[in-house]
Amino acid sequence: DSMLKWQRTSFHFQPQKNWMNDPDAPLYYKGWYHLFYQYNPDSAVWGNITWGHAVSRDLIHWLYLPVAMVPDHWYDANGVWTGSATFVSTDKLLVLYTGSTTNSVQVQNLAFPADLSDPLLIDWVKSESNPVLVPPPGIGLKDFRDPTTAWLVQSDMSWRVAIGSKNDSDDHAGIVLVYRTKDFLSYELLPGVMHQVNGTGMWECVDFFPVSTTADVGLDTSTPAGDGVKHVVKVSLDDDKHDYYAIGTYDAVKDTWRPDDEEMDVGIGLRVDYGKYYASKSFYDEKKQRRVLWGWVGETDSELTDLRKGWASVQTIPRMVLFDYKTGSNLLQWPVEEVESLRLTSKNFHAIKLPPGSLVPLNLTSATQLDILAEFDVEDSSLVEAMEADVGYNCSTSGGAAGRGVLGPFGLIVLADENLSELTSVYFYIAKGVDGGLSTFFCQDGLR
Ligand code: DQQ
Repeated sequence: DSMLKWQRTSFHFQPQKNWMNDPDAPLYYKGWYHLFYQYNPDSAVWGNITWGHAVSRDLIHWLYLPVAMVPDHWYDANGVWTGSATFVSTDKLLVLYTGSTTNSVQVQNLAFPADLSDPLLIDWVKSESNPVLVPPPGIGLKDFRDPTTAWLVQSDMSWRVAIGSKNDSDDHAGIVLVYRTKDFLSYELLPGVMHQVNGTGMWECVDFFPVSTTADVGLDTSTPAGDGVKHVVKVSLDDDKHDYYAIGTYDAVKDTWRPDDEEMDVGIGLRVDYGKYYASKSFYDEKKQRRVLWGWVGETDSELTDLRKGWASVQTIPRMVLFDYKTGSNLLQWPVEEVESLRLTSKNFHAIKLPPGSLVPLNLTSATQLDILAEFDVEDSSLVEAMEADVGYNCSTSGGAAGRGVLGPFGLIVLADENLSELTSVYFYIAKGVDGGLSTFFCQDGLR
């Protein structure tokens, strides 16, 4: 047991003990990054959900703060669930979060920092008007959760908030509802849905944000649609526990959003991450003009082992998110540059040749904590071959790291035991995509 307690992360955020899940209301305020998170203060399994709270100067070194909100009203008695922060003006901040009521109905609640002069935002006050939103007609009482950061629409000077749901009378469709509000107390449900994909079930933790298609900068969530700006819809599929997104065009006047690629899985076909990754949420970091993305890594063992070791789950290293204007079709993610401050020593390996089927051991003294930067050069002739041989790869369904193609898998084997009977492959695979061009897939295979 004491061994297990030692096996905590050093790079990734995790609470001092007990259970954590979704990141909530990430924000930057008066020199501090804030992370709230779904937290069970009493146990290493999910339940009794509160908002844990931590702050950092650099997104890497964290200070634990007291729990920010606990279930203490009828409207959140079964849990202070996921929510997001909105700066209504530069120094006016609010959060909207889902409360699970005494009867387990999902409602949306409003909360404010008690003292805006406190950069640590330690005390939070729930609005007297809570709940501010209840499930609308036709929506299941338990299918209405995880409000987004609100964005301001210039044409009517009103805010919009998106909330995920599902519509079972319409082929088990996942949907995004959008509300309009001026004061965050009264809301008007906009007609129709912002997006719907039949057969995908409940959409949790919707994220909606603009990306620049012309520059490597992040955009504030209220940046209006227009030239050089596209909007991303990200959803977390409750049914398969993965995060998906699509890039599209938002029209704030008509209140519509259209995915660029309506064909691909009817417009929500891009995976945010191929590892164990869920409930991601981004925020605009005004300090460095970038969009930063968090995600929950369900790093769990059996319930019994989690209880014995006293903790479960970590957060990803925060990532900078950009539109990939080379391909025009996807987002790029990179660990925030601050992570480099964690590198104490380094070892470099150069010009390693990787012939087909080869395994090259990297001679490291200790490998319990590694931050790996790897660059691969691919021979042109192999690209031509791959183009002729391999069509359509899929990280989840193409046989993982065991199947062999012309240009894949290649990459790293980590968390391996000496006989390589247990290992995790983190690998690339280059193959012809459905569009006829070459695509690079970045996958992981934890089967062994
Ligand atoms: N986790 C929260 C919900 C959300 C789910 C509850 C996603 O608000 O839908 O802990 O992991």
